[in-house]
Amino acid sequence: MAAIGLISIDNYDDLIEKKDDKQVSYLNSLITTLISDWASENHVFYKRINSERFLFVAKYSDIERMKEEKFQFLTRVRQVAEKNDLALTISMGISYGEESFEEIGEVAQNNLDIALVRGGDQVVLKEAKEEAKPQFFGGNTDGTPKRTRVRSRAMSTALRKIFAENQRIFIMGHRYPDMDALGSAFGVAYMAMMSDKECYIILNPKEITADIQRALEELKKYPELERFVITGEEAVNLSNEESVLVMVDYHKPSMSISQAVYDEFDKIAVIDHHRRGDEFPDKPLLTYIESSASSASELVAELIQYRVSRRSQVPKFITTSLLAGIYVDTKNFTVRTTGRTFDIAGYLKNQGADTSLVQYMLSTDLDSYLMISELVSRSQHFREDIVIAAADEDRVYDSVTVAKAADTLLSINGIHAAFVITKQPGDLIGISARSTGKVNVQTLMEALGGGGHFTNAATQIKNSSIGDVENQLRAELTKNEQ
Ligand SMILES: [Mn+2]
Repeated sequence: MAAIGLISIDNYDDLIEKKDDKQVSYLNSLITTLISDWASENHVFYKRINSERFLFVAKYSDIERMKEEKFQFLTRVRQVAEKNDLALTISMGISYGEESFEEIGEVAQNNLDIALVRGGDQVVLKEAKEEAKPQFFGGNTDGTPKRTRVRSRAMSTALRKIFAENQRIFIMGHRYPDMDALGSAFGVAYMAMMSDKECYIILNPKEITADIQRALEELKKYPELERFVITGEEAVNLSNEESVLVMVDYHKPSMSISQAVYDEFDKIAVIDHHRRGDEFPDKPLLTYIESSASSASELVAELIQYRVSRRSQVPKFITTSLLAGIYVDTKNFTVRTTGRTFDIAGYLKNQGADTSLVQYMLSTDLDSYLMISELVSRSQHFREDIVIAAADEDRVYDSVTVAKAADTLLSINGIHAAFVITKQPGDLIGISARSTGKVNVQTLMEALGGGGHFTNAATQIKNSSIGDVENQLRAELTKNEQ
């Protein structure tokens, strides 16, 4: 009996990203050596298809022997990688059977997709038969598989399966949600609706910013959607054995709108576009973290795209909120925007998203405008092209205002990095950092306990003062200059 397999180098792009040619060729020969040794030991015929994929053909009896050893090859790859200080893992999708090679190959491909959706570093083995059950081996590390359309479709299918197995779908974003959190939450709610499930979106009425307030006003025109919105307490009461929590636009449990809701669930799915940090839910059913995506709304809209048939009409409020989410996180398509961002924006527009409503939802009202200008007026030069705006010690600012102030500073000619330091709810001092790409604000914020992207990052510091935090930031900036 014949078997066909596909091997994927889980994080090849990330691995080579910061390496020079010599290191890349060392890495490539390391991978080739590992795979060719494995192939000859197991009498497998293989070919490299591209830099990160291998195809192989084997006898089923050889696969069975590997299976008995629980695919030790994965462990070997990891150990060798660790010795070389590389975060290298591999995934395999294997199928076998009496069917045609076409069918066996297709199942092998599907199996690899499943392995990648589950986080990589694992083998998925399944016979090419309708009723066959997949078998899983490995999966002991936190993988960072690459973003492909295949992966997006596989995620859509995986999420649909999770919904099918549950009765109630709860959706929650980060505290003080922005339009990206709200848009992606409603997008997930729409998928739950399509699966005929009860769904709930958790909001804290005390933590609503102006743009979310405008969106909620608009939502009143859609009573069938408005009823999804509930508080944390209501969610805790409504959750049962057949409930799952979907975290959108964040993944750190401590950033949850309601801690009690987070604690209530053991079945969790995560959809986020922020680079993964250490703090993470324990054993989520599904992890879809894609830091190359512009926004959670972009990811969710893509998932919807795979679910929607030509006839179904996504409610205008949902397409509009998703588009608004993309607008905020890309600052009107100027940052973190890829071809896929435009593709999905076009899709949302075709599905009825209302761009003038997006403008209205994201408009700045006078109070918030005044707060932004006040912050901007406080800015001082650290260097000719770097500014720091430190706010008043005893005034609390919401995150949207702070983000807009930082964006405004960055839009000024000649400024390459902007930092806005403000007091935030919960006795925290926050820094919102922006860069045009000349300064890496991610590493700066990481040094201060935060994180984010190269051009957009933030941190929050407990039990401190604006003055202290400003000094810490200046010290980091000075260190960076040297
Ligand atoms: Mn976001």
